[in-house]
Amino acid sequence: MKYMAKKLILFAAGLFTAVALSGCALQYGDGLLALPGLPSEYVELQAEINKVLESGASPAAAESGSNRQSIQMVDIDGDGINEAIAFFRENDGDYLIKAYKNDGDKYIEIGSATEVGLTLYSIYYPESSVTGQKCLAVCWGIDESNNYGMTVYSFEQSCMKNILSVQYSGILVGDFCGDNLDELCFAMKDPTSGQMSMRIYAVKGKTYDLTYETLLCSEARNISKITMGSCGDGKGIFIDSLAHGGGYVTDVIAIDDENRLKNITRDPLSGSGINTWRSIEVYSQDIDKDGIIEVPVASSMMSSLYPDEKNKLSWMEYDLKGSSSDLKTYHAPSDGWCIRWMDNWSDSVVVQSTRYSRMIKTVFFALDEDYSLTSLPQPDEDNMILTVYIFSGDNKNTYTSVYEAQEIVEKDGYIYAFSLGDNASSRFGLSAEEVVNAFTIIENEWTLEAYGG
Ligand SMILES: [Ca+2]
Ligand SMILES: [Ca+2]
Repeated sequence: MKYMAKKLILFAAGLFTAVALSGCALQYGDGLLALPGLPSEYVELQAEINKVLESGASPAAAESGSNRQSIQMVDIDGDGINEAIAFFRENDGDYLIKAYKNDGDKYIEIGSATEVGLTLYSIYYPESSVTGQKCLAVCWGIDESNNYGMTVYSFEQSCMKNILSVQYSGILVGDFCGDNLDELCFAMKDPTSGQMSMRIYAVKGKTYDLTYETLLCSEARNISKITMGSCGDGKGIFIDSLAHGGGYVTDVIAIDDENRLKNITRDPLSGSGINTWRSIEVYSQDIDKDGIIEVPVASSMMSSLYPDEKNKLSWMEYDLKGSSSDLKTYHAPSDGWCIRWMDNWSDSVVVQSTRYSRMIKTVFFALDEDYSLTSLPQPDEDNMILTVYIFSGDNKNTYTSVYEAQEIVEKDGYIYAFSLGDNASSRFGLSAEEVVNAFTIIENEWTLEAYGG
């Protein structure tokens, strides 16, 4: 009984959060800790929910995505008034979903569903009609190896109807086709061959139909990230995957003039997407903030000689007509920084990074035109152009002055600094101002599932 009381309090708090986040004009000021009395209609909703809890069910919250509360207030039918969708886990481990509609001063149940899943993974409300109706799409963890299931429900005449069930490895929900409705874009793995593909389900009348399908590149092994964004004149889906044999590859998918789904980066003959390969974990993104998503691709010819050259990336723009790149970076995402690669550096400048307990030192130095592979050039006073330092620990300010380094930024306990080498006046050289302009701190970014837009 004590347990039940505790659950009810927890759930009241959950309901409070849901109400507070739903955009209703409820202002509670400092009352958070006091848990203020809810408006009468929410008391009614709470009464409905208490009935479910008294049967022994517990509130359930999604593990990931942007809709995680156990009660979610969403305008499912487009009439301007939020419905309440509540998620529970029953005693036997099944999940129970209940939907309620506001009817004057009370809430009435408009549908329910029971589902089996290992975990409640994430929840979406795809726009499914131009008049503002939404579906409910619930993603389930179904095993320990990145396989998920999505169940999509529509709401009709006081019932929740299961209109689609799909197993997938990666998902993006968003308006890809440009019709103001949300498509369900699944990356799937063939259980026998391991070949991955993308299938896109679009709204057709009152349901979702498989509308587009295309293979992903043969190297794609596991989905890391799916992003939607501008790609040429239209939209593209960028699927970053862990590659067979290590590293990462990207499939870029767009709809062509003949309304076919085209995988731009996959070689149609060999099935390979190796042209997008890089060894380090970096995902497609709008790196230069021009509104178009770029794909990071390994670009150094020197990485077999200088291992840190693996961090040298070309940021490729792809569209249905071809590809181009006008930006290269030295990219160190695990150390939180990157720097634009100067246009004339090409492969004449190389990088060597050394790690100490309180310092990471990354040296950019020029190769002689006649260097020999038998005695591979190392950084020295004559060839060094630039050194980037990351200092940490209590003495980081002292280190900065001892190394005569110029601080760029201090962040999260690290000082990022640099010094120009003696070769900075050569044709590969750059000024302190150019270094600061070319340097960027990388914000942490990673999401497996994204609500596109
Ligand atoms: Ca409504
Ligand atoms: Ca861009």
